[in-house]
Amino acid sequence: MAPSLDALEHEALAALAQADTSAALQAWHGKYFGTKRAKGELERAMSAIASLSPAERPAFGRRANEVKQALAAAFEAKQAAVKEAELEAAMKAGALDVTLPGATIPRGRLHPSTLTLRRIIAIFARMGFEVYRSPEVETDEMNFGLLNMPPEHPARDMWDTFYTTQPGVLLRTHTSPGQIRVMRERSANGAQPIRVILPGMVYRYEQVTARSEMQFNQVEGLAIGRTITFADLKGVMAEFARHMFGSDTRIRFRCSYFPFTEPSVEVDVYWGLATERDRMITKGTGWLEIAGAGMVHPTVLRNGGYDPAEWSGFAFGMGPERQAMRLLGISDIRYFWQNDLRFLEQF
Ligand code: FA5
Repeated sequence: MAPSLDALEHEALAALAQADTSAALQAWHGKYFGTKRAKGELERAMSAIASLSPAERPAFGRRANEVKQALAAAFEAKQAAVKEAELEAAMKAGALDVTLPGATIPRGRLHPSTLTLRRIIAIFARMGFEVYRSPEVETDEMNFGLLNMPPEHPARDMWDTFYTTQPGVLLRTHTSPGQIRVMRERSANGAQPIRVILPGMVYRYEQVTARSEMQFNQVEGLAIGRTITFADLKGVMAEFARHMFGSDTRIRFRCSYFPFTEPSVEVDVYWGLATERDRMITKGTGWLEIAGAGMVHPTVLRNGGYDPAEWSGFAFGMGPERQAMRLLGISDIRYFWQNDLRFLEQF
């Protein structure tokens, strides 16, 4: 009934005995079990079932399965033996040095900006500030208008930015528009006191130097209440600097101007003046500006839904990268976004 199956089994096993390499085994497997492109000998032999009488078919089918299973088992055993032999040969030839250390998997780490942001957030969290997020793509009105800078206001020149193709939509130049968003949210159902920080990326069309980037983070702070004074702002800034840079850190407040605060200051920390680089980073003063701040302007309070006759508040906007430079000894702000691993792997 099935001489061709017996012959096939015999022939295949004999050929398998001769196949002593992985390549020969693969060729053998292709020939008898088929490949994606071609039918194998087994399948071809099995197709003979069509020419058999119905009475002969069950026995043929059974035998065909037996042959298939026998060949598959023999192949597996031979494959294992060949692999082992090949591995042994490779080891003898010295191709595999089992004493070599394995490939190391590089460990991820946090970006120095993220590390600094987390530190800043933790310090303000201890002082009762919650984190509030606001969008990086803003309207002209939020970024400027509602912050007391109507169109054509000269202060807009300090914050030139990147505009989108949609009129009036831009990349925010500072986190201050978030002030309006929080105030409007917290005054929607009757004005509530506020104590928030708003961390996030800002963008400016400006000359890139060792101390100025065109993309950097800011952390805005806003506190609104019924009895808030400039002394609260000074206290919070001094407390922050003490936790951030150490208790012996010198900070100073310089008179400044922002259209959205009145009075306004700039906050500096002492950097030092030992090297030429220190001179460049601190513009020859020894002091590094880390934040702008002031008492929230009455117009801005009103735009946020707070009555300036009842409410007052302070706000600040600080640059974490400038602080990271001071903390981590980074001498050029351009390193932050160059994505050079030699820099990033140091933190
Ligand atoms: C502002 O952006 C104001 N919105 C800050 C503010 C908020 C004032 C609330 C009053 C009330 P200024 O442009 O100075 O101000 O930026 C604030 C801080 O961001 C600076 O002190 C500095 O630390 C950082 N900063 C500014 N420009 C750059 C830059 N190009 N690269 C890196 N950091 C910068």
